[in-house]
Amino acid sequence: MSIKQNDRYPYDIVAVRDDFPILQSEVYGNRLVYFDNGATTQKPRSVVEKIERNYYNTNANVHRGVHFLSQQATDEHEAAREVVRGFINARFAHEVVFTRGTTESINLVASSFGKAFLEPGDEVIVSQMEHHSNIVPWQLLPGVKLKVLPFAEDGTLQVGQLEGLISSRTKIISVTHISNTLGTVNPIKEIAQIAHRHNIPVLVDGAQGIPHEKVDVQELDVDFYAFSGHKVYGPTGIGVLYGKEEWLNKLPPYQGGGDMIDHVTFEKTTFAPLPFKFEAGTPDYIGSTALSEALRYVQQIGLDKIAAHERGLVAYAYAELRKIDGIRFYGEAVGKSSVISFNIDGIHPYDVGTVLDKLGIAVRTGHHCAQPVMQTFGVEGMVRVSFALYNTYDEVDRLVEGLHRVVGIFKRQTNRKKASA
Ligand code: C6P
Repeated sequence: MSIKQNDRYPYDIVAVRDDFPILQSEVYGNRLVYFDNGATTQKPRSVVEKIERNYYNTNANVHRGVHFLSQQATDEHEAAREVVRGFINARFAHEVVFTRGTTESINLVASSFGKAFLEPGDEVIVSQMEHHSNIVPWQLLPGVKLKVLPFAEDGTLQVGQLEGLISSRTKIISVTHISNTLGTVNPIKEIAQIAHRHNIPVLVDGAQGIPHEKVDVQELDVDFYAFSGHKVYGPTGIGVLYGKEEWLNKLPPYQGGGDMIDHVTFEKTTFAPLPFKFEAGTPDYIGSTALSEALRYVQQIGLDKIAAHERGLVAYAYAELRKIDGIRFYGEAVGKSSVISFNIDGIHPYDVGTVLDKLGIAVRTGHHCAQPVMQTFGVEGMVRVSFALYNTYDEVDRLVEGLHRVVGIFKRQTNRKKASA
């Protein structure tokens, strides 16, 4: 593709885009513009090739065999854990538990923490901007009450109100790092400081944090951090729960089965040490190794450069999108990350998404699995554009052109209806 003004990019964007073959594809005769990265990111060649290499060369079950391939697969799986540890700067590799994704990571904590520490009448604090994955698992615990930390009109979390929500029944605070709808980047370190003053642990939903911000779990001093591989250029079906050693040791296992045991009799079972206590069954070692390849890819470019690039796109897109008749934005907090949600007066978000799709532009429409955010703004859904490291300014121009066409089409329709009324 031709990219105007290559000097606007903090890295070689042409070379980066070459690493993602899908970006060369056409949709309805137009070059694909992929702006649904909040839902899932595209995968670089190195990740896909890693999956292929592993299936062809080192496929065997891990932690079970004395044979060569099993040893090799085990070494690769554990090396992947070490890559994740380094990526989030955890103290120990055994603080990294592989899961299926953010959803499973949060369910693991809700279930195990719930069993050990929550009684009917106890309280969990979440924020008003949570994804359903950080609401529903807590609601599944009988009698446990959710208290909600609100956000201001511009999408800024009202952290000043946190202290006032904490009571003697508050057992855990569970908040998102970055909102998938508003793009707000929450002050996790400050939240952890407040929580810890009251001896309350903090879980962070990092699904949208990990692809866009440098995460240092020791610096943030969080107790749990959950994320998905597929949102950070890795495969689907693999994710991570980071937990501080002291907390993981206190929690009972989430699921029972192979690999998570030390000794089993019909009378009693003892459990394996961390992290295996939480990894029942055959782990997704193809996924873990491919995820580590994805994290290496991100590290090679540098999260600081990725974040700077994405913020540049956000600023440019806002400036251009504001020129569109009747556009209304949701979430404009200072320092927001790479998500822009909006509606256009009188046009249903699905209609916007459908016309854009015909132009080859993929955006997300609907409630984004954050219905309480929709309820707050009194809308059924929104259009969401979410950026990744490979998006370009030219693609933003395509989006803006596309939206002008959307407005043109639907205005003409409205005028025709008025004329015939
Ligand atoms: N949000 C989106 O389009 P899973 O499905 O487990 O990989 O991630 C769940 C999840 C949890 N928290 C946040 C903040 C998220 O954004 C997501 C996934 C996608 O916004 C799909 S709904």
